[in-house]
Amino acid sequence: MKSGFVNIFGRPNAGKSTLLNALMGEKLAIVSPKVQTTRHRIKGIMTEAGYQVIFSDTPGIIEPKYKLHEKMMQAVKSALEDADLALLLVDIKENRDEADAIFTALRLKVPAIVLLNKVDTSDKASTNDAAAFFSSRPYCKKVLAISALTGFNKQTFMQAILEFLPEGEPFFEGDDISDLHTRFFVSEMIREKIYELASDEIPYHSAVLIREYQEKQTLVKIVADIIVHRETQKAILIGEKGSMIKKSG
Ligand SMILES: Nc1nc2c(ncn2[C@@H]2O[C@H](COP(=O)(O)OP(=O)(O)OP(=O)(O)O)[C@@H](O)[C@H]2O)c(=O)[nH]1
Ligand SMILES: [Mg+2]
Repeated sequence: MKSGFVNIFGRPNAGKSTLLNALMGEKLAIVSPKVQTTRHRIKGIMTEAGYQVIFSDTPGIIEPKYKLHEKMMQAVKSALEDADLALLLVDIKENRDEADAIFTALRLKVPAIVLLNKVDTSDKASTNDAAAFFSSRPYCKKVLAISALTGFNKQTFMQAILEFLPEGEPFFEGDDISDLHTRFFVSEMIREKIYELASDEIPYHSAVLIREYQEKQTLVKIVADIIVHRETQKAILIGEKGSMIKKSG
């Protein structure tokens, strides 16, 4: 039996959450085209005959500018501490030197696989170029090219991962696929809608708190507060059907 923690790191928007969801076959992490979507460490527990892999999605690595950023980077730090293997995700189109500088600054104590993501947006020559670049980096044990969005060979992927994991008993019993509560996922789904429906400044200045969560016979009653920064409060209005309408001024 192999078991271990495989933690996903990368810059904002690289596709970390998309990858976690693709691996788990479930939507555990919210996804958006805007940067800094993920704020917490989100674990996905994959238990199969012969192995248990606990994947962690983490917030995109940034220079912290305010308290929320600091908390987000704490989540990255915690994932650095218990990783058995790091997955360093890069968008094939992003600046390689900048990505490399960030990966070097992580001072990883564990092996890393560099994942070139979004290869559906690139051609073979640039994928090969990027693979050659990262292969030569000291932290990199292997490079794989994937498209978290349009699909990749999960069996090959899992084989590559298991090579780096220790023998051991499972960390989690039962058939849970995450360690987080339903309330967390509900609040995240609402936050995802804010990312979809509101313009740039609002998502970054909002938080969702679930006040009530009741599973009734025919429906689930959810009461949530959307907390918005005072500056942006005036800019939004929650419409009758729960949709967000942007008001000018
Ligand atoms: N074309 C393409 N788009 C992708 C791929 N993977 C992710 N995306 C898109 O990239 C955007 C960002 O994806 P996320 O999964 O939210 O990225 P993230 O790294 O979790 O971002 P943060 O949480 O902000 O750090 C979304 O619009 C995804 O649909 C891919 O393989 N190909
Ligand atoms: Mg994310």
